[in-house]
Amino acid sequence: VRLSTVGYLPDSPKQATVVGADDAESFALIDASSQETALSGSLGPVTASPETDEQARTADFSGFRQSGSYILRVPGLPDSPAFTIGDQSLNHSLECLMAGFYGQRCGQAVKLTWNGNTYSYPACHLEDGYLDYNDPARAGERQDGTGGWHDAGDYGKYTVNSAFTSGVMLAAWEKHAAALGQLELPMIPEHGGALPDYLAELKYNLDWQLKMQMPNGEVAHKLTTLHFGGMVLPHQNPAPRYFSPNSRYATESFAALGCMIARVYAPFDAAYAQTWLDAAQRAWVAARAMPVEHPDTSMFSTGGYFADPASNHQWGLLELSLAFGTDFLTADEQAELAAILSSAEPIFEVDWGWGNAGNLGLLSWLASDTAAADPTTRAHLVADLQRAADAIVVRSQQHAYGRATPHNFWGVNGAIANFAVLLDAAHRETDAAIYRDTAFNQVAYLYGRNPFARSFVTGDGHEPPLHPHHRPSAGDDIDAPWPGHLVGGPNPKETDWFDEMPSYRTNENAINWDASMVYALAMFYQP
Ligand code: 9MR
Ligand code: ZN
Repeated sequence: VRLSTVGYLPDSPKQATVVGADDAESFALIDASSQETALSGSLGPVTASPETDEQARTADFSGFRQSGSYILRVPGLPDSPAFTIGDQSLNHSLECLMAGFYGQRCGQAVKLTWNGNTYSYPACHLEDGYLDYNDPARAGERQDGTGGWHDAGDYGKYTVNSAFTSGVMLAAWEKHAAALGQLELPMIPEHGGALPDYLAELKYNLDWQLKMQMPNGEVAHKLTTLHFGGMVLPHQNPAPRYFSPNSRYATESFAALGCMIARVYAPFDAAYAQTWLDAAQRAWVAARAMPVEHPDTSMFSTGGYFADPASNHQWGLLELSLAFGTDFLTADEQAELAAILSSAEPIFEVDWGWGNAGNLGLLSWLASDTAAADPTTRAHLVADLQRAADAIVVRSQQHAYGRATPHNFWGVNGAIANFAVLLDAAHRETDAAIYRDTAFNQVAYLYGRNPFARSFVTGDGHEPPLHPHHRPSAGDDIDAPWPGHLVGGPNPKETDWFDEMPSYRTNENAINWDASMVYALAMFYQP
């Protein structure tokens, strides 16, 4: 009996996938404290789940809205773990994810208590970073690149992935500021300060990101060691870390992000917003003269993050047009922008992420005054958004576990969480509950309605991952891993997930996947 082990909201869909009960006809919802039957229902028909080679049935108790703690029972099968129904069922999960981001901080001593364990390491990577490969004329010199979040289970810092990560988290803020503004993160040193905790944690990463810009306005693609180091705590690897060559892709991502930052932080800190606007403008101007081709980064064997140059260029075009007006764009850029917005081809990409972040720009544009003043173009874009969201809904409905992709690849869990971003936008535009419900079903999959009947997030839900490919978790002497990380998930088959430290292809974490999870949980956060 596979279901969301962190629970449901009274008005959310509530479905479990049941496997191995071909003779059973019914299910019962049992009140966990009184042991009384709260609801009896009929199982859906047996259907094939080709992705997992199973026969599966659905127990649907969506109509049941009574808050409490429950168990789902199907005759002949072990009971489900206990789960809650309540308005605030998912709040704890969002707090857990944000604790996870704090635990990725670089350049500062980190100390985090979760589930009775205290995780810590001293300030790391205070020499970030050397310039040898960014500007050979300055070999042996350093530029300040301290701070930010480690990317993943490794300690690299990658501009492109970080920009996508921050962009998704800023988008979550722009859509859910009222709720996220009340999120309390008592573990962060900024807690109780002038910024809401959510924006304070995010700013820790943004402050670093700003340092990736070089004096000429171009932006370094990454800041890492030359090769991945061992599975030790971050201060325990003495290998020097270098700024890589600059890339156009990173520079454009940086510019796009800067415009979003300026929008979000302006009400709190006008000077900070202006700093980013200036940096974004300088980056965009510098990027115009850079080759589209990726620079030679072959001296590094750390993460590549080579991406689709067109999609991030699109993110930048849209953001810069909003921040500075279309007059700021060149004639060619204005033509590109017009072509994007009036295209008869699909505009929103259903499957997207760090490598094709263009949707972020489209969503910013939709929410802007510019769009409000151009209802025809806006309606065209909304119709296309709905096309994309409908495709996501259909995929989810066709899947035995409700996830919106039948494909498996490195980081598929992050992609599953990321569907929430477009679904939320479609829900906002149309008010159709199916979009919100489908987003909820992605969350339900990731917390246990999956073939493993386990949570994919460390420190949360039923039988969460214990052995992620995460250096702090492997390198400290605490059994339980650091909390708040979504692991990459099944790959290459839907049943291939290995909760083993060496399995970086299925069991690593990454800030971009966690950011998408934050977005999805922000939709259901109720302070
Ligand atoms: O998430 C990235 C995935 O899409 C790529 O297929 C994979 C191989 O290039 O890299 C993943 O990103 C990793 C990055 O390169 C280095 N830090 C860890 C990231 C998560 O595994
Ligand atoms: Zn570090």
